[in-house]
Amino acid sequence: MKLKVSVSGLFIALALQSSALFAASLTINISNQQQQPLADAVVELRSLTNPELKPQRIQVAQQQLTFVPFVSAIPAGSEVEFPNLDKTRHHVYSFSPAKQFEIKLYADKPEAPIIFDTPGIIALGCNIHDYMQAYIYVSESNLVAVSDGSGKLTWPDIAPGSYQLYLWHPWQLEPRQPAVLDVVMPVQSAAYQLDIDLSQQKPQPPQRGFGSR
Ligand SMILES: [Cu+2]
Repeated sequence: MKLKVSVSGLFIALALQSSALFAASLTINISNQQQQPLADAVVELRSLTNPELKPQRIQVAQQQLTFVPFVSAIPAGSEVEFPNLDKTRHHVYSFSPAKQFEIKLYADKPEAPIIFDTPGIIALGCNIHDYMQAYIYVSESNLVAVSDGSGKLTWPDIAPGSYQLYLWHPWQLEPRQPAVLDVVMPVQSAAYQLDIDLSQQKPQPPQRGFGSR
């Protein structure tokens, strides 16, 4: 089975690769338009019977003038700590509608984590270092994950049934909303392939000095 969806510049090809592997796990492999594995893509699965949200506490560190990780995904109500592991100070902020905040110039660890209780996509920045960017995807479902360096994400135990699959990547074209696909999770395990056309590269801190890093 193959599904193709085009959403305002974001092109997705969805192919059910295989089934009957193991007990009801779901694996999703995500590639870019050159068929290279794509990290930092968010997939959220929503169902009509989403259970109560289980908030998490995660960290988005500032390390070597970069936010780590670049993309995080959490259920609504989760808390995020922003430890500064650099010697220089950072000033973290968001102007995104789902959560607006700033942590003024600080070193080490801020006093309290920030709570993200509204679903949406939050773009993080630093007032001192313009190239520092990161994203937090706040979901309506507990089933939300970010693809790893091999473009893969896996849920070990998915209940069979109908889901809406939300797919988002920071470098997709406008609108900056996730693409939505209806998928039916079979009784057996399944693997999907998703392709996203991207237009940009991940931001990097400027190189210092000549030649090598
Ligand atoms: Cu900074």
